[in-house]
Formats: sequence, C-alpha cells, structure tokens
Amino acid sequence: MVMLLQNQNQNQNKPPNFTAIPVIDLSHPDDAKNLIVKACQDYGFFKVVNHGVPLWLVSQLENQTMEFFNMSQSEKNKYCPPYPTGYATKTIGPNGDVGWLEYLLFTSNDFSTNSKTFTSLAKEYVEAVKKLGCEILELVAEGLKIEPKSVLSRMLSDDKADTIFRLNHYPPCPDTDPDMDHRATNTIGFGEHTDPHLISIARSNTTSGLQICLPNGTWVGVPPDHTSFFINVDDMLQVMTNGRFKSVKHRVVTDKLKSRVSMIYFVGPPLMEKIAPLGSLMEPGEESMYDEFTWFEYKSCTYKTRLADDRLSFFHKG
Ligand code: GA4
Repeated sequence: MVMLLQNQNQNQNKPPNFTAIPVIDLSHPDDAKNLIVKACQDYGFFKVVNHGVPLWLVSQLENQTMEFFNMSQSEKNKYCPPYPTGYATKTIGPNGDVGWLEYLLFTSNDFSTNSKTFTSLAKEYVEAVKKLGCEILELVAEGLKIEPKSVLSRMLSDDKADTIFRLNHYPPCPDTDPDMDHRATNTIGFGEHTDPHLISIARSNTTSGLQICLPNGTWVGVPPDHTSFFINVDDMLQVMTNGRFKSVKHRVVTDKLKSRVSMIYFVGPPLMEKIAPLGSLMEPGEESMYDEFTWFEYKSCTYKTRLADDRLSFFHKG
C-alpha cells in the first residue's frame, strides 16, 4: 500500500518533457531574430546553439565550481560574506525560502574564492555570456522591428549594468531529508519563481531538474543540454514589451542519484534605469499595463518578497 502511494506521487511529480522547446541557431541571425521573438511571446523561454561561448571555458569553469563545492563545509563557510553575495546553503533570499542546494552568488565582477583559476575562468566566462546577452537583446529589438537595435542591449553594455552571476549545486537528494520533510522525487531544489531581471542566461550539466510552467499552467521538464544555453524572459522584459513577452515561471527539482550544477547570468539594467513599455513598440492608443518605476525600486521590492510571490502585480496600473 505504501509502495503504491509512493509511485502515484512520483508520477504526479514528474511532468512530461518539453519537446517543443524553441531552439535558436545564432549562426543564422535573420531567422534567429524572428524565432526569438516568437519564443519570447509563446513561452518566455528558449535555447540557443552556435552561441560562440567556448565549450572548454564552460567545462573548465564547471570543474572549478565543483572543486569549490567539494571542499569541506567549514572551508566553504569561510566564503559567506554578508548577504547577498558569497556562499550559502539551503537558504534562498532573506525571507525564509529554502531549497536542496548550495550556491555562490556574485553581485559584482569580483569572483574571488580560494582559487585564482576559478576567479579568472569566471571572469572570462562572464565576459563571454555578457557578449551573448548583448547579441540576444539586439536580435530581440530587430525581431520586434524597433530602433535603435541597441535599445535593450545598451542596458547590458552600460558599465553600470546590474548583473548577478549565480553558481548552483544541487547535491543528490536522499529519500528523506529530516530538515525538509519531502521525498527525493519531489524535493524542491529551487522553488517556483520568475526572475526579476531582463533576461537570464543559464547553462547546466547533464542532470535534469529544470521545469518551466507553460502559459496554460502545465509544468514541463526541460531536457538537459550541457552544450547549449537556456534563456529566460524575466520580469523587466515583460514590462518593457507591455506584456507581449512572458516572464517564465520555473523551478528545479532534485535528483536522487546525480548532482546538478548550473551557472546563471542575470542581466539587469543600471539601478537608476526607468522601466516602462518601450514607446516605439506601443500601438496607437495602447495603454501601459504598468506604472513607471526604476530597476532599483523593483529590485528593492523583490528582496522584500518570497520566491513564489507575483512581484509584478505590485506595479500593475490601477
Ligand atoms: C530569483 C532570481 C535570482 O536567482 C536572484 C534570486 C534572489 C536571491 O536568491 O537572493 C531572490 C529571488 C531571485 C527573487 C525573490 C527574492 C530574491 C530570493 C528571494 C526570495 C539572485 C534574484 O535576483 O531574484
């Protein structure tokens, strides 16, 4: 009887795979710009191939990241400077969210840890994904037929761009965790949420676990692909397109046997950037769905919320 209940639960918690994931080939920019816009409208999510980020760099950084996470707990705890930068385990954000993971969060371009190799690889990796981010944001503008084509990418190429680099490690999750009161098959690594930024650029190893929520409310699993990058539309891009693009709700579940490593670069505008729908995109007579705010105001609000909260709802007009 107990077995039967467990199996039912497992099935319930293992959604189907997202087989229709839009795959964008960046070596064909003319097709890519239109396909990106369609993917952002349909799902707020897509994957890019032929992205130009060297695979040796990606795998060396992954190895270095694992060297960090393989250190003893007391060694890792030395890298817990005051919130929000540095090493942390289980705690997510300042308001009581937890997950089955440990992570490094870098809110500046200082990637110092115990290893100089890690620091220089992280710097090089972030430069490469920043370039990729600018390219994607330019393609978005071109696909939307708005000018100049730097209207979005300029926020990232700006020296004051507010970016975050996050390295997550989801260790294999045993059947029961005394702290979390869940079974392995449905233990949450990172609870459901949308990302507050403009876009997020994610790469992970060969372990599955990422799930996204489709516009019809169905959760689907994203098959892992360690050679590609997964791009999320975030809250700011939803606002700047006046709701044409959807900020994708996503979460990560753990694996019983394999550990999962992901590296995510969050692209945020300069703190004082005013966020409102792009004038050049609005149809005559179209009303903004949101009150104007600065990224600083949105970010401050974000850190007062829980992970699953609908932060954009605080900025809806009326
Ligand atoms: C979600 C996206 C990024 O990982 C992040 C997260 C941040 C954090 O881990 O400190 C937040 C979360 C994220 C949104 C709501 C707040 C802040 C945890 C949390 C509960 C780094 C970010 O920018 O927002």
